[in-house]
Amino acid sequence: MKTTRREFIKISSLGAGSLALATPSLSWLGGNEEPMDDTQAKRYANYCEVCFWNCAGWAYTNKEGKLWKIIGNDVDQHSMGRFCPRGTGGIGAYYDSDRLKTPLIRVEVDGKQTYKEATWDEALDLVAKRLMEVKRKHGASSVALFNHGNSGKHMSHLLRAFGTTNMGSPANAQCKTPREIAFGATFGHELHSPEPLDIRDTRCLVLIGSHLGENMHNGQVQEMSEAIDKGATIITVDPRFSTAASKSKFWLPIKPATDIALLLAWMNVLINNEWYNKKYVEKYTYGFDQLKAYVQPFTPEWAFGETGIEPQNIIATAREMANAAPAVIVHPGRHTAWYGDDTQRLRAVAILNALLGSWGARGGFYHPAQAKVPKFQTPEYPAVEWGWKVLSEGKYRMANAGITNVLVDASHPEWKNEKKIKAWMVIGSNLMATIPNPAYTLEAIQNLDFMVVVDTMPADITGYADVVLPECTYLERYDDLRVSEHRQPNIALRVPAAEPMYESKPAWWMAKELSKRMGLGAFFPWNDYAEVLDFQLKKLGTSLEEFKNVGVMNLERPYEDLYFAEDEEAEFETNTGKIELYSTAFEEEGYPPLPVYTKHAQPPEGYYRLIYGRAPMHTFSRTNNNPLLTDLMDENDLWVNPKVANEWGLKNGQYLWLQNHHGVISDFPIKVRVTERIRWDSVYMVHGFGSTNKKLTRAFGRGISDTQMISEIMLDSETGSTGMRGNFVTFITEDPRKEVVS
Ligand SMILES: Nc1nc2c(c(=O)[nH]1)N[C@H]1C(S)=C(S)[C@@H](COP(=O)(O)OP(=O)(O)OC[C@H]3O[C@@H](n4cnc5c(=O)[nH]c(N)nc54)[C@H](O)[C@@H]3O)O[C@H]1N2
Ligand SMILES: Nc1nc2c(c(=O)[nH]1)N[C@H]1C(S)=C(S)[C@@H](COP(=O)(O)OP(=O)(O)OC[C@H]3O[C@@H](n4cnc5c(=O)[nH]c(N)nc54)[C@H](O)[C@@H]3O)O[C@H]1N2
Ligand code: SF4
Ligand SMILES: [Mo]
Repeated sequence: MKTTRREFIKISSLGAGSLALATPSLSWLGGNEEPMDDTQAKRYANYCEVCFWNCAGWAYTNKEGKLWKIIGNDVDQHSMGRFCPRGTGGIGAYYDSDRLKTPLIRVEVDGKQTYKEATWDEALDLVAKRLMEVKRKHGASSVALFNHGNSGKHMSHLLRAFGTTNMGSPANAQCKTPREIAFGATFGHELHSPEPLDIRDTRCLVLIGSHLGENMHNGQVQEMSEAIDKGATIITVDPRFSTAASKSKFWLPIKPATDIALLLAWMNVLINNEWYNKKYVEKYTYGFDQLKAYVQPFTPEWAFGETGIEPQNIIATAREMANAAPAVIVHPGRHTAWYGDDTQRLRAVAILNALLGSWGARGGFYHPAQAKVPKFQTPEYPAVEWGWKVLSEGKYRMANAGITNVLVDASHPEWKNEKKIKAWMVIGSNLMATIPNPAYTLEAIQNLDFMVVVDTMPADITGYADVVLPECTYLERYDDLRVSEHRQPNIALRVPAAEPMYESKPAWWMAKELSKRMGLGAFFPWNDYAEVLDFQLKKLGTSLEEFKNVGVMNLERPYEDLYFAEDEEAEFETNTGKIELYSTAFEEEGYPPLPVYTKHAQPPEGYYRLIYGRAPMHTFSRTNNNPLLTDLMDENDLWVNPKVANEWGLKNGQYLWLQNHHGVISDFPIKVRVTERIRWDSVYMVHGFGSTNKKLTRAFGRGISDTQMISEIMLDSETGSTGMRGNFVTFITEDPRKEVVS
């Protein structure tokens, strides 16, 4: 393969035979099916891969052995027996006729690049050869992995064996890193997934930007509804009247980008009125006096000027929290990469929880527990020549894992450091839709020696790959046991409910096959992944065969320590052994030990801040072609305040294009939704639409990709995460007739 420019290739190929396959019958959707009794249906343990929540459930096949439905496993703590709409629609991913069907290799025919359908041997031989070449020329560290989801773990094992730790995931640097680092610095414990929030017993839940109900964190949404039934107060801080706001006693329509001002004012009110939990603060925390002195200027009146929230509402909501404490949760959110001062904002959230004494309290944050599962023995990974930290060049000193956007920088032609990234493996991550400034990402891709993409769908990123490897869906494969933290330690199993469609294969198989070709076979000392699972389950006192009938196992907690006992002595994993209101770790690294409020730019005349979020029936761009879920929602729309619509003469349902403050014009138009539910200074859309790949027949050109419009990136100084909400857009009502590359 040459390093000439990679033309975007629609996933079609020379021998287009597979494309002629007819759309499979949609009869599994029900209606036409004969009613089934239990003796005809078969069920298979699985956990859902439509989002990282990984709810455990049962996939059913009908009497013809065809996949029929998937439902929650009643004993599973993640799903509590119920799947969200996306999980239920997951079956659509299996039946999607646009799926990747065979391995594909980029070739040039008559001066035009296209994909050739390849056999697995051809494709894997080529991937192994090219990665080994890059290793020989530039060292193993110059190969980077971008991953998300459970199949990524198999490739991460392969590449650790190969000799690189340059691995990153948009699910960290574009998502939760600021939160993890901030909570780690404060409580000595990161939050992970699912977050240890005791929502079902809370008396007050504060949602700052976290839009539960649209963001379908399954267990949290169910628990929130239970808490509301039991009389809990919900306080929602959001520039948009979200679904959660509609369930709230208080909706604070904050001016975007000013949340830290509100958080500091809440601290000021709690401390100055002595509404904080004195006993808890004295016993467990470090740095209260410094915090108290620090928050003095941040009065509710001052915060009103920044946030637009009336002082009496700031005081009333602080009072609500204090009344409920310690059964109160100031929700840490998850996607926290907003404005580039995100670790500071999340430190403020963590501190507020500490003042209320909610960490370790019933109705606050519980102490999670995790099952210990024995590892299948493999050799030690080799030492690496250099790792991801080298690429940060002394910045982002609190980061705890590879930073995707820094890996992109290190691949870009303008990168000056002599340590460079020369090849990418991408698995389960649609980088063009999930790393901001896709035009820049593309320049980095053009500069690579090699890129291989492992995906189930012809997602946007696949069109730039040199080799595309089709993975089968989670419904057609074994995977690692799910071993997540929860109230009770637990494990969940995934087994295939159907044979992989077309030529698709599981990632564990690809990783093992590549290992043989790369002299790394010793790291994969099993024939089949079922063998690994059986080994692990036998060590846990069961077996694969037996566990297939159960799917989920909840274990007893080793200690009765879900919450702190009355007057319990506790040591936290921080420098001082205390909850650090004042962060000594940040101070040591030269970062502000107490959260700093930064004033951010507001939109210029005629422009509006672009904010984005989730819809209950989709996960990012993961589901945007799923036949069942596109039936529920097949494009995003643009929320526009009526005042703005009036000024521009915009009508509900009209389509328009967007242009951002750097001049980037959207490839596609978006439908206007005029609504009072959004502030006048902002517009809102659901993330994950506007795909540029024509092979996604239901997703191509439907709506706008928020990512395309995000070219202003506000880097978080502590972690390097990409703040993405500093982009301002204006409307173009006439078709700009921009040519779409697809
Ligand atoms: N503009 C903007 N950017 C964002 C966000 C946003 O809201 N707006 N959100 C951010 C957040 S919170 C996150 S977590 C990240 C997520 O960023 P990513 O991890 O990049 O996103 P996903 O949508 O999970 O990646 C989905 C890809 O995985 C493929 N896939 C699905 N199932 C499988 C499978 O079983 N095997 C394989 N091999 N592939 C599979 C899909 O076809 C798709 O191409 O994006 C971040 N980026
Ligand atoms: N259905 C569904 N659920 C999902 C996902 C999905 O794709 N689909 N993705 C999952 C993932 S990986 C993540 S990380 C989470 C993300 O979910 P959250 O962590 O809840 O999401 P955010 O994207 O941070 O928040 C979006 C909300 O922030 C508001 N907002 C925008 N700007 C501001 C501001 O300046 N201040 C305040 N206070 N609010 C603001 C928006 O109006 C919107 O309501 O969702 C998870 N759940
Ligand atoms: S929350 Fe929904 S999409 Fe996510 S794992 Fe659970 S069922 Fe699947
Ligand atoms: Mo995320």
